[in-house]
Amino acid sequence: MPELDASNPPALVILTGAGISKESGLDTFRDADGIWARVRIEDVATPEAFARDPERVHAFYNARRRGLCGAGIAPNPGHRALARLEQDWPGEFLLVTQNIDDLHERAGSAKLVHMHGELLKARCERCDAVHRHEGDLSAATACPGCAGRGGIRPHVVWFGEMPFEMERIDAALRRCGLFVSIGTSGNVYPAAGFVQQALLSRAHTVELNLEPSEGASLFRERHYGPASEIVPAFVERLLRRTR
Ligand code: BJW
Repeated sequence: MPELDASNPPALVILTGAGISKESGLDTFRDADGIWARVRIEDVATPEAFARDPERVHAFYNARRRGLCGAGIAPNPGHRALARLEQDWPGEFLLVTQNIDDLHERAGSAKLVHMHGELLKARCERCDAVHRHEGDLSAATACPGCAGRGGIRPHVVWFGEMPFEMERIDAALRRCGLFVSIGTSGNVYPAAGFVQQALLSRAHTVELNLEPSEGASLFRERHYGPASEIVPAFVERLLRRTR
């Protein structure tokens, strides 16, 4: 990591993926024991799948929602370290997560963008209203806003759909001086391209992951191991340099 001017700290953008929640008990997607080893993307994670068989897609997200709300699922030291970093970082800060779980919020993160949506929210395709929803959804679920039925869907971003808050993310990446990618395989765009955008902004780029990601060579600094260990250690080292 290059010298850090504590009186003028770089704007910090952090990107997280499924790997940060693995040790909290939530599955990743592309690991050998991951979600895509059990279900096909085309069956559950595209708008076409939802149009073809909404109950199949609802069942997939209902099961994951029940899992997330179950006892024993809680933020791990990786999530907590990022909440502490947000609190103590003396400069601009944005945490962008691809995860639809709420473990960053439960750990205390607030400057947070859920670019692929949120499992505990539902959206009405008729009136566009977004509501918090912790129970199961079905094609018969009525929208609490317009009372219409048949339009409720999980508030998540499927393949072929535009991720949320891209303008805010792009603006943060343009200002960014330090970019840290955590627990993501780098397979899914546009998130996989953020490191290149950060490099264009002359940011220092850091990868924290269990193993090298698809774009590992684009990171100037790399640390490999479980997120619950390497994220707190990285945050500690970084904050020490701001004091
Ligand atoms: C640990 C660990 C531990 C394990 N500690 N680490 C051809 C070329 C380029 C792009 C495209 C293309 N064809 C189509 C596209 C676009 C497409 C895309 O990228 N496809 C690729 C497959 C090629 N993307 C889209 O369609 C996106 N929209 C879009 O592009 O809109 C147009 C646009 C244009 C221009 C600008 C902006 C937009 C939408 C993507 C939607 C992704 N949706 C999903 C599912 C929905 C939510 C859900 O159900 O949860 O999001 S797919 C799934 O993958 C999920 C994740 O958020 C996403 C990323 O996965 P992630 O987080 O990286 O997980 P894994 O499992 O892949 O990796 C985990 C990592 O953790 C691994 O490396 C492990 O080693 C590590 N790990 N344990 C630390 N303990």
